[in-house]
Amino acid sequence: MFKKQIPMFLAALLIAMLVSGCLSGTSKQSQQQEPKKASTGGKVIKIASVLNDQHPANANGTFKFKEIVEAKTKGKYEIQVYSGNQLGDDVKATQNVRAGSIEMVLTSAAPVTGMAAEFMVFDLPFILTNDKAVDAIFDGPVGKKLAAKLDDKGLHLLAYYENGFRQLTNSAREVKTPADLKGLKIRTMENPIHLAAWRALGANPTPMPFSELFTSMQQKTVDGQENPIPTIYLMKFYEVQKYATLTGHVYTPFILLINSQLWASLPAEDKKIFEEAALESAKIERAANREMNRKQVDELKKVGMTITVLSPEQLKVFQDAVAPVYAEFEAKIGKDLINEFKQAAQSAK
Ligand code: TK8
Repeated sequence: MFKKQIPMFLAALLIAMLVSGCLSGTSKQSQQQEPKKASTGGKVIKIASVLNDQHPANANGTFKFKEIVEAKTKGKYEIQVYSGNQLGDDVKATQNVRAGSIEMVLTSAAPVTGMAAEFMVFDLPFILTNDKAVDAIFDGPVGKKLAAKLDDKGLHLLAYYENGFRQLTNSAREVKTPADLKGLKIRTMENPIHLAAWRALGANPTPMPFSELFTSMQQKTVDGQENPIPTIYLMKFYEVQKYATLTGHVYTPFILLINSQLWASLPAEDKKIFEEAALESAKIERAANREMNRKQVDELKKVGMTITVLSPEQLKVFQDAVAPVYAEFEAKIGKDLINEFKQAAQSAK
């Protein structure tokens, strides 16, 4: 019997080797399709992003970063953008940047606040309500202070890009008041404040990675979700969501992160180029995203969505309903930080 097992074991081993050989062949192939641009032959820096190439996050953000770094370093670095969730969702990709197996990631701050709770200040509903306030935070002392919180987490923050003001969509009915949310299953990002806020509004929130969202809406395992207009339009959410309410309840920053050790190892002149490229691309990305925000509401109407604009009184009902969430998370985020954040936002002109 023992004798019989050996050939079987060898056969199994052979099959395993063949299968893994095939698999690595496949992954090499898909790597060869990326990047689309010519190789510079320089040190490879991969950037993971969940959104597609058309979203400003990449179209005007990471691709611009790539262009500037490669030009200014004369090809010493080759920046490879892996968009469309190829390297995993926000949480997974960010963990891999910490571990060093991916060099950079562009992630929403909300799903990775487990690493630095202070970033949850952005998730407090209605703490940011206009672009000027956003820029005052990003480009002022609060943005710097928050960025520094990542230093001992294995991550260095290079720039704040914009994901944007989040708007509610669903497939069931028009939502004008929190009462309309009763019984609706709403997908949220994996973030405790978002969950608490949707519960406070009377919905039935369920956290899930972005990559699973479209199918869940299509199969009606969730009724709705919330994301900024460019995502709703460019990811074709309108194919599976009929109603949008312009709630603007939370602002989500994109943070451009690089592995700390790698960052520390770069020569000063290269660091300077990376920083300039990050800030320049951030400026362009924010502007492009805001432009899309303005234009794509009409596009969404054209493709058949019902867009609900709330009056200030109607919006206030939502604001009042989520207000208790502040007290719940105050200790975790830090009262002083919340106050400083609010002050900087309010004094922005
Ligand atoms: C993309 C994600 C996504 C976010 C979400 O990196 O999960 O809803 O808004 O667009 O971070």
